[in-house]
Amino acid sequence: MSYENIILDVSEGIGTITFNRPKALNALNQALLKEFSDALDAVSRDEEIRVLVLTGAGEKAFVAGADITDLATFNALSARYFSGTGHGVIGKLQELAIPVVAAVNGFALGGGSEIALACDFIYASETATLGLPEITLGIIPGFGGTQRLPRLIGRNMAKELIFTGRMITAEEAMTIGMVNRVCPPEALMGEVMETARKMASMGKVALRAAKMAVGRGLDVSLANGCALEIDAFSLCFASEDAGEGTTAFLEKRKAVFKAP
Ligand code: CO8
Repeated sequence: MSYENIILDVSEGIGTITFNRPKALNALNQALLKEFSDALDAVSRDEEIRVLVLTGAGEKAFVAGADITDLATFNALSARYFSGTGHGVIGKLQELAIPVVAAVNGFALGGGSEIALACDFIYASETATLGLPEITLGIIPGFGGTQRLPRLIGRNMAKELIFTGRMITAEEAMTIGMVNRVCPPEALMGEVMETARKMASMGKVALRAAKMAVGRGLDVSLANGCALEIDAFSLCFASEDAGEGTTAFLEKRKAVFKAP
C-alpha cells in the first residue's frame, strides 16, 4: 500500500511508521490519521513484524499535534467526530499485540504526545519538547491525553501540565516518568532500534503475553490482574519457546526462539 503522509518500513521483523508532513511539523490532519489507521491494520496483519517503532520525519518534530488549520474550522459536532476518530486510531495503536516504541525526535505536542502516550514506552532526543498545550488554544486534549497522562505520571503532575499547557524538555519528561531514555539526536534511532531488536529476538508468544498482562492488568484489581498473569504465564508453556528458553539456559547456550 502506498501512503502520502506516513512512511511504513519493515526490516528484520521491525516495522517503522514515520509521520511525514515535515513542513507542518508532521501535524495530524484527517488524511494522515486515515493512513496511520490503515498502516496499523497492515502491521497487525503482518506476522513477520514483532516490534513497531513510531517516529517523525525531519529534524524538528515527532508530531506537533492535531492540524490547527483543521481545528479552526470545527464546530462541536465536527470536533466530536474528529476526537472520536482519533480515539479509534490511538486505541488501535494501544491494542496492538506487539511492543510499540515511540522515538520522539523533536516536538511531541498535543495529539503528538497523545500518540506517544499510547505506545509501550518512549525514548526521546535531547532536543525533544513534549506537552499538552491544548489549553492555550481554548480547548483540551482530545486524543486521550487527559486519561493516559495521569495514569502514567500521576494525577497532580498531569493536572499541572494540562491546566497550564506548559511544554517540557525530554530531560524533565524523563524525570517525571513520561520518557524512559533521553539520547543525543544522532543516537536516538540507533538506541531505539537496539532495544527493538532485543525485544524482537524474544519469544513471540511470551512478548505478547507480557504486554497483555501488564496492559490489561493495569485496568483491573490486583487480584484479577494476578489471575490474568496466571493465564498468560501458562499460555507461554503452550509454545515451544518455553522449552527452548529453559533448555538453552541449562545447556549454557543462547536461546533461539522459533515459535510462529
Ligand atoms: N498544526 C498545523 N500546522 C502546524 C502545527 C499544528 N499543530 N504546528 C506547527 N505547524 C506549522 C506552522 O504553522 C508552520 O507552518 P508555516 O511554515 O506554513 O508557517 C510550520 O509548521 C513550522 O512551525 P513554526 O514556524 O511555528 O515553528 P517554530 O519552531 O517557530 O515553533 C512549535 C514550533 C512550538 C511546535 C509551534 O509550531 C507550535 O506551537 N505549534 C502548535 C503546537 C500545538 O499547539 N499543538 C497542539 C495542537 S491541538 C491538539 O493536538 C489537539 C489534539 C486532540 C484534537 C481533538 C480534536 C477535536
